[in-house]
Amino acid sequence: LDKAYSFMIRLRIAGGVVTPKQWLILDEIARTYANGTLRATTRQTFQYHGVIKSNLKRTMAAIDSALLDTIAACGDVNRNVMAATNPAQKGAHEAAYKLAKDISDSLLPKTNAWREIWLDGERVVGGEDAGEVEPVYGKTYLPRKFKTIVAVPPSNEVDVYAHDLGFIAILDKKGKVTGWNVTVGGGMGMTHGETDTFPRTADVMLFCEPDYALKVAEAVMTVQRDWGNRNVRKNARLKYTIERYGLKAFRAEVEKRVGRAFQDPKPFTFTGNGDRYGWVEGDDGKHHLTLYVASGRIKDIEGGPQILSGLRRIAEVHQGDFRLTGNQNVIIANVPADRKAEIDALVQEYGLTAGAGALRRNSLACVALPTCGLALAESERYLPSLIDELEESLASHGLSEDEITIRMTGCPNGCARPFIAEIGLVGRGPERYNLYLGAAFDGSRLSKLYAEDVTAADIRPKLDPLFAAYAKDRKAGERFGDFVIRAGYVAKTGNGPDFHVQ
Ligand code: SRM
Ligand code: SF4
Repeated sequence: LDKAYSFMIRLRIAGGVVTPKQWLILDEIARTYANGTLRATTRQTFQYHGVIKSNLKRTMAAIDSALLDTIAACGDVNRNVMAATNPAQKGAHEAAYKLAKDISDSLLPKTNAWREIWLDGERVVGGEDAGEVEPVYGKTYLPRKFKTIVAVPPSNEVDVYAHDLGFIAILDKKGKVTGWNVTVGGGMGMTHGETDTFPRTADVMLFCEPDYALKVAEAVMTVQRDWGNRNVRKNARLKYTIERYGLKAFRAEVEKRVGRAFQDPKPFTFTGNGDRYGWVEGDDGKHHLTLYVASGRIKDIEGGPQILSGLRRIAEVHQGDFRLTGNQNVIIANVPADRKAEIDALVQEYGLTAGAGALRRNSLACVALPTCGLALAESERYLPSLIDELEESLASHGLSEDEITIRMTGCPNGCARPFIAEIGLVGRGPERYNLYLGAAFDGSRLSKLYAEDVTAADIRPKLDPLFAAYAKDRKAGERFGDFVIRAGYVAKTGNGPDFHVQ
């Protein structure tokens, strides 16, 4: 008898756009082969957990029948490309989504191995033995994972500063994309106690016209392919390459490979990195509903919200599309005005909007235990009850409606991007967390360590006096992350290695 191995499967869904037909297939896979849940991730895609080995091929075949796959969702390649959802800015979203899709397609490994292994086992083409090479990746692929993202101001919902490569739309007065600011060298992962590893916010490097975006993406990735540190894996991400060579030299090499110089970045403004909940009307008259999904876990809760079943019912009648956000939420997008009531009725019937206060709406937790083998502490299963406690504390200081970002991860790999949340909690061991404060509300500045190795029971007592002081002493419109710096609780973090300087 073979051991009962069970697997996590991650899909590739560029820009997080899923049709109702695809949704129904993905829902069916969750019920038939996985643990009855669809898990929306912080990179706008889905994961399945608990797929047993004997069901792997059947699951992949079902994913293929939805015209989706898992290629490059993991590994040292360009990962799932994210794009702003921006339902209210139709033109800009279309441009962002198209760029994300084009980058995803052009930087996708060309190997047929996925089909050969999962679909019928037959070798479709000759492979490396027959002299076939990956045109961009070559034989040795990239030094490390590589993450790309497309953002549309004023919302930084996709957290452009946390990724290796980013494109920020520069819009004209009519909301048309005139070109892209290109960002490089963001990333979250680090190791506790090793200061040569650190989170880093991306630098805004240059401005490029729409026709050049793909070429720039490929050039940035190939410079990292050639310059990245292949000897020390923990220093192999692009952020360390930029620290080593400097932004100027990196930009010069990118421009050399594209064959022209670019303008400096153009001005832009972000207002926050959270989602906009509820209904919004797009500039084309279509309506879009953003639903809060706690930690992206789409499942039916006994005696509680029936999120999996509710979204399936919606998929059965919905004529637009679904969009996964980088904050693990779901948007029911492109609803004609006369179909809103039908969607609303299903949302009510299945309890899809239950219980999200301001702090919860601005929260993220990574998967962590029980499925993540790297977790040092709980995250997804613990954050909801911690937020119950913190919301009590916030209410006692009259701060219930204040938007404060809070993110928790089970280890310092940073899968829920905790180092750019105003309150970041990062697992150190069972029921122990490092508490980071002072990041910017729009995700553009890293936080700083405020308290090390805090027990779960001590988190509220640590934060409560800060909430009290914030309620009493903040300036008009001052964000919590800015306040804790002005009030001297933490120093402002510069970037990169400065993260560890106390
Ligand atoms: Fe992540 C590894 C879950 C987004 C940084 N991440 C993992 C693994 C696969 C653990 C492993 O290697 O064994 C986790 C699987 C847990 C499980 O049980 O499902 C995992 N990462 C996730 C997800 C599901 C978190 C979530 O709750 O949504 C996200 C899936 C993304 C996707 O759909 O592709 C996820 N991971 C991120 C992000 C956020 C982002 O990309 O915007 C980061 C920080 C950004 C960055 O890359 O710097 C992130 N994950 C990591 C790292 C540290 C990388 C580094 O540079 O040090 C690892 C570990 C590694 O690569 O060695 C990791
Ligand atoms: Fe696992 Fe750590 Fe990522 Fe959480 S942050 S999912 S614990 S690797």
